[in-house]
Amino acid sequence: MPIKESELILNPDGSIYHLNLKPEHVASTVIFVGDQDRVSKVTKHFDSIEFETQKREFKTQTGIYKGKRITVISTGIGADNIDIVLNELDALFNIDLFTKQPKEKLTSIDIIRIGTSGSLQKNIPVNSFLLSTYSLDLNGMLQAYNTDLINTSNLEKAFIEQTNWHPNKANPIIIKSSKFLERKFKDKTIYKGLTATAGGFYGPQGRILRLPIQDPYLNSKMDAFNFNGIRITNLEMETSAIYGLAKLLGHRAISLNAIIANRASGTFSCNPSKVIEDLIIYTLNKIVE
Ligand code: R1P
Repeated sequence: MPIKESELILNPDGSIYHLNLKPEHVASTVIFVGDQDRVSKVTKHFDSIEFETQKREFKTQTGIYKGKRITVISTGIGADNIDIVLNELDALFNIDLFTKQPKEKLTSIDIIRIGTSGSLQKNIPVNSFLLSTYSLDLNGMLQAYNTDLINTSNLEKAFIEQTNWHPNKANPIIIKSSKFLERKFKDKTIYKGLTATAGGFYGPQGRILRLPIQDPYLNSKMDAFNFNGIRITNLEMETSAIYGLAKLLGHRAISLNAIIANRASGTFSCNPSKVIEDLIIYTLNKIVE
């Protein structure tokens, strides 16, 4: 049975609904950035750009960096956007858009996020890089899928117990990064740890402006979390959704974070553009290494 028009939506030119892309526009190595203005900060290093498009916050450029074809896509903010980007990107590779049937031979792609993030640990300073070895989903998007095969129940149980996680909130899921990409992108200069992915920027990450929050001690409990040496290092808004959906769909994913804030010390980078630029160069070099 073909997938119905209402479920796999195409634009009049045959491109996929939100991303505005056709299969020939995307490489099998894909960099995700949050901010649409970060796309050209990556591709300015390319030797050539063959294609670009933008719809809403989803800006895409594909080109060649040192002989390697790479696509860069901005995802905007949050797990809900990752649901759109990952499902549509996977469809470009693994569903025949003419017959609307899943392909028999599936293609696995590599996804590398270059994001910004706030550190929870005093010893992970602003302006450092962090590779997410695990990601903790606190936002609930993944609950729509069957996550039994990808979660790490012992870690999740420890998180719920150690933080006294409120049962009214989304059930936490912890997902491991791609081991292959972890090996490829690590280095002695990059911190490693468990990245928590929140469903918002203020209350869901423990920021209090005018509204009281359900658990004002959550960040310090996350900071103190320890399960066999695995610590929660940082907070942002996309990594768990990328790790979860990539794993379920059969793709490899890694998230690299430019640490621009330290929540434990209350400090913010005085030059966030520089650490992001440095992480972009680090990532591109690791891709072609
Ligand atoms: C919040 O300001 C945004 O910045 C971080 C968060 O995950 C969220 O998307 O990442 P990006 O800079 O990659 O968007």
